[in-house]
Amino acid sequence: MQTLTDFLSSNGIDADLQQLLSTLAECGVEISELVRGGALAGVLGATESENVQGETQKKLDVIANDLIKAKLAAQPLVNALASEEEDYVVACHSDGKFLVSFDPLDGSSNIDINSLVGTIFSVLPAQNGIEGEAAFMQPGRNQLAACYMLYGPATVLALSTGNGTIMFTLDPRDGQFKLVDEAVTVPADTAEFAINTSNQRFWQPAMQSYIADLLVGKEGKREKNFNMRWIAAMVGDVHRVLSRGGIFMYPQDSKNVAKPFKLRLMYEANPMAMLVEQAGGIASTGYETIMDIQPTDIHQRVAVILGSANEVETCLEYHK
Ligand code: AFP
Repeated sequence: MQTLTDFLSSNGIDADLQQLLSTLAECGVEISELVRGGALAGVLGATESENVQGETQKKLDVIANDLIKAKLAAQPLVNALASEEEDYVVACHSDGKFLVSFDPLDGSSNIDINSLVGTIFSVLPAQNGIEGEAAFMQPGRNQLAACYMLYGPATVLALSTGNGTIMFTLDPRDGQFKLVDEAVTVPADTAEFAINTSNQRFWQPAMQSYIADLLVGKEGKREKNFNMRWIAAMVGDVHRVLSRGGIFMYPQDSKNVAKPFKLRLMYEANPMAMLVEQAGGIASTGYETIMDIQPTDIHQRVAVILGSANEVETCLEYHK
């Protein structure tokens, strides 16, 4: 079976990007081992600190962040990095050609219940003469690569460098990612949706009506029954969408007026949008295509509606 390294070198990917992607994959292999150790590895539970977004950091959030930060800082190709767990952009090598944003451990609330978690990466080109946060203020369309590792029953790696979406599985026997699907395709139609319905009373009218129509099923205007899933880790929900289709939504809500959106643009929405679009799906906020958003803040949050093309289009009709 083809390894990630073999795949990268035989598919015309820029040699420096190959090297960077190998470094990202190494991070995934090491975090995967820690996740598997669970309580025995001393990685469960919370710390006493909060991140810049006011969320209590889990031990594994901090461990994964420190591990990735150290590996990226040691990689001369990395110009600067931005992480969910870092208040500010971290400068690395001024002549490095890549900017890397990441969520070191997505789905932190799942750590202590032994459920799905993952790591998400987005790679942008460094910009001549622009430093710090300003360099990262590029739309997702500029991404050179998007990738996640999902630490589930198997550890998987989904990758796009702009030429489709490719899936690998970690072989525990030799610690190598092996190719399992070189052309991931999201079916255009689906009967499965994912949304946290506990927020239902805080949604905008467009989302209220869309979900109401799904719930009425066969008896309503959609004339078909829908099933629902919610993993509480975007990485798990997006993996399901890439594996068998579906629509995943984290819409605007008015629960906390100071925080109308939940998911982060730079290291959650943008990389997932690239992986979904490259597999034939759609990723939107309801009003604009995610990868066309001009960012204004490294920790900016956005609404997300992504997945099977026809179903996302139907949902967008309610937003017009
Ligand atoms: P973390 O990155 O802080 O672990 O948050 C996970 C997440 O942003 C995203 O992965 C999930 O889809 C979402 O939160 C789950 O949110 P709920 O608390 O509403 O279930």
